[in-house]
Amino acid sequence: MNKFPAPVLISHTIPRLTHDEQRARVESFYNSMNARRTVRDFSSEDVPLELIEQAVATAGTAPSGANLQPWRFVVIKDREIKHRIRIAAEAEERESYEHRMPERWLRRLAPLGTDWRKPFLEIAPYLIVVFQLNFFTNEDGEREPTYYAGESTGIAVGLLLTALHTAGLATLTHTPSPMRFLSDILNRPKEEKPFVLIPVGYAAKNARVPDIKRKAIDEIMQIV
Ligand code: IYR
Repeated sequence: MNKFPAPVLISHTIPRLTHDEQRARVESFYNSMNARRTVRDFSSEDVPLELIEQAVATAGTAPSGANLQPWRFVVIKDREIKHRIRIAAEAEERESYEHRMPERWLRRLAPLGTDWRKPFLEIAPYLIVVFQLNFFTNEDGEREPTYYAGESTGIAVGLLLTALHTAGLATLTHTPSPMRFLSDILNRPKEEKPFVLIPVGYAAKNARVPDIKRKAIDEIMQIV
């Protein structure tokens, strides 16, 4: 008796498309993703929770080391928790901007117009804090390591940002540093490492973003 469920056929879940369909779909997906921008200026307008849930479910489809799905998404709507996160994040960020970040880093950030102030942590209707699980409790109640947790969680976050953008929502991949305060405020165990903090909402009416350029395809791809 085989211990594992038999592998299932994939042929019907990935339909074979004509080249024209392939071209049209990949181009339209590119156009959609090329319009995604990191936003720092949010509207306080509420967002239906079901959109967030569907996007997190999409993130959960990411490939992961040994399929251990080493991620956790804490979705925050509570005003008091958002307030505590803002206060703690701004304290760390102030220290970073004023003392910890070297001059050349600050020079790189200058065109983005960022500073230690993080009002979006209270204005955005949702914050999603993503945790990377470096260990988990197995079927026998033992502590077991995960594999490639950082890579896996990074891919999941990519899918999360893609899904939220597809739902017409704006996001910011925010990494206040260090992020330990997120574990404390959200009561997460120490095997869960804060990975990124993502404010989600609609862009404010007159939100502006820096005029950045994306690298050309021949700068990022090599065919050998
Ligand atoms: N974490 C800080 C600084 C910062 C760092 C990088 I790298 C950025 O691309 C943007 C900001 C902040 O959030 O302001």
